[in-house]
Amino acid sequence: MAKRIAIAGATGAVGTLVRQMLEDRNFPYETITFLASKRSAGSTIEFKGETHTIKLLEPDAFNDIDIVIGSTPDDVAAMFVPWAVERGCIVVDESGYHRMLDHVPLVVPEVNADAIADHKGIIASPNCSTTQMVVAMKPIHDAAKIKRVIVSTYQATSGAGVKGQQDLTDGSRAFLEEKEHDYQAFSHPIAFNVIPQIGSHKADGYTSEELKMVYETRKIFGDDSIQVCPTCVRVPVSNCHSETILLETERPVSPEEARKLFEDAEGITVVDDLDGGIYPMPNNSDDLDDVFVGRIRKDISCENGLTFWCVSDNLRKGAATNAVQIAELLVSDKYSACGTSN
Ligand code: 2RA
Repeated sequence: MAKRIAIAGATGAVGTLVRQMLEDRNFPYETITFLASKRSAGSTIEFKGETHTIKLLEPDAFNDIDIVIGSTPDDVAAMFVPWAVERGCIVVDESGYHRMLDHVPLVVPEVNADAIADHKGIIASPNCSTTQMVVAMKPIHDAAKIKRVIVSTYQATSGAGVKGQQDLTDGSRAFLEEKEHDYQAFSHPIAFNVIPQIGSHKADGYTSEELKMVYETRKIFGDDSIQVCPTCVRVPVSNCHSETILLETERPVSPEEARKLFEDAEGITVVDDLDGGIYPMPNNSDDLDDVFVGRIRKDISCENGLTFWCVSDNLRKGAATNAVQIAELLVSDKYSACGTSN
């Protein structure tokens, strides 16, 4: 397949990381195009030592493109993805807009790479809190079939964008100086606080962020019998989401077996020495692509239960890395002929 690549939303936080990754990972391309809204169109960026002018995100911008990586909000994705698909592009969409549509594969390469073969022009990348969890679930599910998951998240402010991170730093400074801060991204102070709500109330006391973890997980594993009980919490951390994950499996999985399964799995690094005070944390997982697991232990309240701690960079594996990995699959020999447009 020809590799004329575009990044839609090239100047946002995740779009910037996508750009950096395409460069660092030496992504094969013939041409590369950077697309953004009116605010950034016309300005320039550097890529591989060359200066590129950012083009306007408009229908005809997709005329000579094969693969688009979309790092835009949902409403922008809803608008531009049909323009691209109508012109024969394959879109890797990081927004939430297309994830649960039946004809759109929702892909985490370590878990369900083969799902991309069925694409109809759009491949979705999951929400960050789901992505790191399913990577960690995969080897355990393959070995012992997961029946139930209880997950609590400790989500970084970067999940709410640059304004979220700014709220953390400015709000912390204001708190220490005993001043007021007008929070932009959160409805409560995030400095010196935790907020047990991410997203809006959807149903039965669960938020949109929590229900994403339920339904995206089932879709990725292709298994609607997996029960997921999530609680999503915003914490005063700049970047990297942490999660406590408790898995109930069809047969017991000992911590020793789990450690071996994690160590052998693609995309997972085990960081686990409680006596040495060694475990994954946001400050040792930042700017890295893997999913890090530690505190691996038996769930002492449940015969077939296993629990562990999981940290990952939500802007990388939770967004940019996953999208670039999907694009790499699309240009690989195995998948390059897959899928039909429309
Ligand atoms: C958050 N998961 O952390 C969201 C971002 N997609 O707010």
